[in-house]
Amino acid sequence: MKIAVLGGDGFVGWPTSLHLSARGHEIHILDNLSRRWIDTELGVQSLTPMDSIQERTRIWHQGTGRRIHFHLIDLARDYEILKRWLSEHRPDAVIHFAEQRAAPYSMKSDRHKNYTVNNNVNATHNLLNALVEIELDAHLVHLGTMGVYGYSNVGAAIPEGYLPVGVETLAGETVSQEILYPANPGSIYHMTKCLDQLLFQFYAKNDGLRITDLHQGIVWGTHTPETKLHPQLVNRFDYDGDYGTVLNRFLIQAAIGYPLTVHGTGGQTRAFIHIQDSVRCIELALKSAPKRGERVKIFNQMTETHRVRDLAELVARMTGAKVAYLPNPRKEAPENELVVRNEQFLQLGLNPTTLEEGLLAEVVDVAKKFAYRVDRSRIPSVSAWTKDIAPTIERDPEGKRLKSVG
Ligand code: USQ
Repeated sequence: MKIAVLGGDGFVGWPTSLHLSARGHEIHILDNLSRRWIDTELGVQSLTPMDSIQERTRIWHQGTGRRIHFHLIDLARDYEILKRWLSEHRPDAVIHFAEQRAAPYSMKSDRHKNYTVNNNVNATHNLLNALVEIELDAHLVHLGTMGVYGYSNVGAAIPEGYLPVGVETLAGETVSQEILYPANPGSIYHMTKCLDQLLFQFYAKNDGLRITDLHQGIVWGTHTPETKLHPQLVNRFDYDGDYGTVLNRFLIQAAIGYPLTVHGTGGQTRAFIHIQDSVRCIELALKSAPKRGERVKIFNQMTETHRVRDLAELVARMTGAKVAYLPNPRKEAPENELVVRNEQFLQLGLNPTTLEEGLLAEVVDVAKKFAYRVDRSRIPSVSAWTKDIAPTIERDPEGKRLKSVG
């Protein structure tokens, strides 16, 4: 297949591009390199040393003989360029990762809120609009989030996208219906993914676009078999207070002797998936496209659920790290249960990598190896969800006063 990977320079986009290229697909990465600009804005860098996208694709070609093409395009701003590109190349599938994906970054300031909404919603709408305009029947696979559901705690499992409901008619009968699970975002970033869902629903219904939305949990890990082929193909690894996700942060914190930064009581339960499984799921989703006229196909892309404090205790046991229970910079339920249905990917053949088998390798291969590159001052999470919360997070886990709050 000819596949356009929008956002193919990012944390999940890059290993996905390699994985699909290795399986013989023609891969075109469309990316505006915004993630690299944000590193510069925040004064952080990936824990793993990351080459330019041009150098990465050159190394891939040198090692495998396969080409990955790169096109510098800003989907949110360059609608006409995107439309022209799609119309010239006419890919069979489009994988859409091209969104600002950090909840704390999206809550940093009013500017960051605007940026996240403008970038994410425009990128998605520009893409849908262009597909209709040029009459391209490509399968669109979008990276969404488990966060659209709001980690509900009503004592029922979260279904894969659609909730069966009974509606009472005027005649007093109960009619069964399946509706999109009620959106309940916990950050501006998560809210943009909820808005994406509505855009997809409309375009599938009105224009017959074939769309798959992957509601992904928190990705952990770094390597996939393809990123391990050469040191310069290495994936990025974020550990800073905005982009670092919880388990990867705990791993690097343990490696450098920094107290593990648990927010609040750590009673938040979240869904997780290893990066290797994430990439496999995308391949499985590509092979299982909906038909024209079908509703949006939704998968829950996760393999395990864990409570944050249990993860911290697990990492502490493995490494001897201390755990710090900190004031929570976020507005979120302090404790929640989470049961998630994920049968669809298991039925398609996904064989999950479990935390038990993967965790130690990650600590040794990545966290310890690159620990010398960590800037400790970038570890604290200083993006507060509200102005009231900001003053409560003024000190880091080592007791030092933080420079910027809110
Ligand atoms: N947390 C800590 N300590 C930390 C970092 C986070 O206790 O040092 C807590 C947070 O308060 C939160 C939980 O861990 O309760 C998860 O935070 P996270 O930063 O690992 O994940 P999140 O902000 O939810 O976002 C990440 C990705 C996002 C993806 C989402 C999937 O950045 O792109 O959509 O995970 S999900 O969480 O299922 O919505």
